[in-house]
Amino acid sequence: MKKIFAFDVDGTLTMPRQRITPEFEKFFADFVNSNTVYLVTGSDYPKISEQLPTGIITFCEGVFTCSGAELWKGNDRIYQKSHTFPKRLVEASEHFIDTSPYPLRCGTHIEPRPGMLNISVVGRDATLAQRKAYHAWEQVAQERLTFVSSLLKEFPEYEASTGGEISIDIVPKGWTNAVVRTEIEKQYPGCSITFYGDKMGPNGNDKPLADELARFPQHSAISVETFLDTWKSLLSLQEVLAA
Ligand code: M1P
Repeated sequence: MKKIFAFDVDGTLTMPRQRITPEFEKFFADFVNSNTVYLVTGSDYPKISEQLPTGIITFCEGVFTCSGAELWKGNDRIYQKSHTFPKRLVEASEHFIDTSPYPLRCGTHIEPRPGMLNISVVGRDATLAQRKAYHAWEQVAQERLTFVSSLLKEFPEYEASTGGEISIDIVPKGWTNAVVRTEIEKQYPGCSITFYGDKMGPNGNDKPLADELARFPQHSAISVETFLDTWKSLLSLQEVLAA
């Protein structure tokens, strides 16, 4: 049975929104060269290109961006889904951003991406320090979860997840990364997929694909806390295969 590996990026291969570390890059580049690997991320292609070297991206079998709304092979986009979000949903997001008690706004608070909307109170232009400060505050305040549950009540035809540290991803219902299973199986019928992600819990953006894979005994999902866990797990897998 052909073995396929799929990896989330932020929190699984890199620290959130940071570049892969040189030590792990060396290990992971070798792994990508000797295995069939896909990347699966809520981010868009330009952001992934900032975090991973071209060598890794082009050696991957495919890169699913925007929660599976796009598939890339190297620099070629294989498909792209698009969706126009209702004005009322955008206004509700603006209201959430404007009325949040968090005191800082850094810019780019609503980022439309293919098939999804990414919204953030502190904003995508936050520096690393500003991102960390908002994340620490929000872990206590939990304003994203509160907004997500009221948004889903008002717009039941949408799904939303608090995938990363500072933002919320909103997609039309069913447009989640769960689609990755069927897309990979189209390429590799009868394969087994092992997926690594750091956000498989409630509302996490790795959960739809993890749940989808759990329906099939040949597939598995491995939950990690940081790229160090991913590294450890891949090392022990290599030891098992070599034995
Ligand atoms: O890949 C995980 C998430 O990474 C970013 O989240 P945040 O900026 O909140 O840390 C975003 O690109 C988000 O869309 C994505 O799901």
